[in-house]
Amino acid sequence: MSYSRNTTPLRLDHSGVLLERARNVIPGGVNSPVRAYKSVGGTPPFILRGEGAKVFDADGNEYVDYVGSWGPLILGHRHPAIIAGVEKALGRGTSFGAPTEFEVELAEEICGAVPSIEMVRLVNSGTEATMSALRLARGFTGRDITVKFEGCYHGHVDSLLVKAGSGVATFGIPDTAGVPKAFSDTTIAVPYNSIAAVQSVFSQRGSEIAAVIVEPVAGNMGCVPPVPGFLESLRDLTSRHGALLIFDEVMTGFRVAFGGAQQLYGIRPDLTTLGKIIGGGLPAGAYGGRKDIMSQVSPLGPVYQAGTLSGNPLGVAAGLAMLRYLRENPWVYEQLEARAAELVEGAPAGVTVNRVGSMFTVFFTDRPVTDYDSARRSDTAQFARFFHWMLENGVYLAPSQFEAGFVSAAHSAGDVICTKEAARRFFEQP
Ligand code: KE4
Repeated sequence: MSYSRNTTPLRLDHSGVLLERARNVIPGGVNSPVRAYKSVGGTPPFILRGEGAKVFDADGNEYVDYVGSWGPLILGHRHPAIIAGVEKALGRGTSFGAPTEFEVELAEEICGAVPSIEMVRLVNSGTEATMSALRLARGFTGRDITVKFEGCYHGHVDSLLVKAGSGVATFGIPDTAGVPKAFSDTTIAVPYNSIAAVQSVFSQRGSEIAAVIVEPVAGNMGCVPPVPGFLESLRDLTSRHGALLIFDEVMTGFRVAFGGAQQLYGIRPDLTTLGKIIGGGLPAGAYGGRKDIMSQVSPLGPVYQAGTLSGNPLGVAAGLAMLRYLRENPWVYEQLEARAAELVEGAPAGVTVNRVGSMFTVFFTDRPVTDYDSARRSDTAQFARFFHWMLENGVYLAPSQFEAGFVSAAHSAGDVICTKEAARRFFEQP
């Protein structure tokens, strides 16, 4: 494959035609906003297929893929074990709306991998997982207030689509149309990695707080690791005030370690939300944790939650194949660590690279990025130029400065070399 294609503009004619058609019947032509390339401009390639570390678009362009469907494809596209698992499940049917043995096996895999999860409920997306975990936390504690962190995204849950209020312990302000003030008045948003801010909230409202929800490694402001002591302080404060600690590991679960960020940092949350990797590329989510808390979930307890396609046989088959493969092949995490380290090694002056395992972000700022404010100092216009240069050179990155990239077990040393060569030529331009 040649990576010197940036001498001629990328041909996206057919994607352009498809985008016009799509815009007639789908808002913005996409089924999730970030796919519309609003923050980087240009036409999003319409993807036709994926194979290993590559994706191929409707115009026949080939790319090394560092989006990986936003995290699920830790083994790359169409991994044989996952394809085989789904094909076998297809032979039995697509959905039953009834308990199946395979859901039990997936639940056992999750409980076996994540020590803090003693019981788990399967749902269909990360958003469903976080929405349900919050309702459960309120039902278990009898309290209404949630604490979240600016720059963290937990799916499009009404009460979590808020930005910080005027003061540290004041309620959030809706970050989108359509969220009633009554909902945002149950959420306090504070800066990520600010132990002092969380201490202040608890000193003022500790007895009202049902839960703190956090991305233990943030991925939705770009990759931002926890500073030493941050997660420990959340664990200590929530325990002391009778609030629950929820780790939103939709992105980090089975990504940064087989047991997720909680294994990496040695913190035991009360509840964990999962998604992405546990579905092996098919729709899936889950929430789980302490048995005394999960026992409050319907039909066992008074906290209602349901789903027509929860535990769907195809998603369960893909997730089972994924988790079993990861459990039986621990070398995957060693390879991911080495390959991702190689990818970002030697980044030029003027950018800041944050990486945890195989998730990473190149921030176009020369200052450290430890929270949303520092992430927003990045030069997003320069990022957009970098993004399009890389796309024209066959490298498919997340179309936003405030997203994480992902290396998969399918990325070869050659893919990394070509990617770095394309990036080198960008930074060496006059
Ligand atoms: P879903 O509802 O999209 O399955 O999961 C929501 C969610 C919850 N928690 C975390 C930590 C997440 O990262 C996500 C979703 N991640 C985004 C990527 N930034 C998905 C991409 C998209 O929205 O299209």
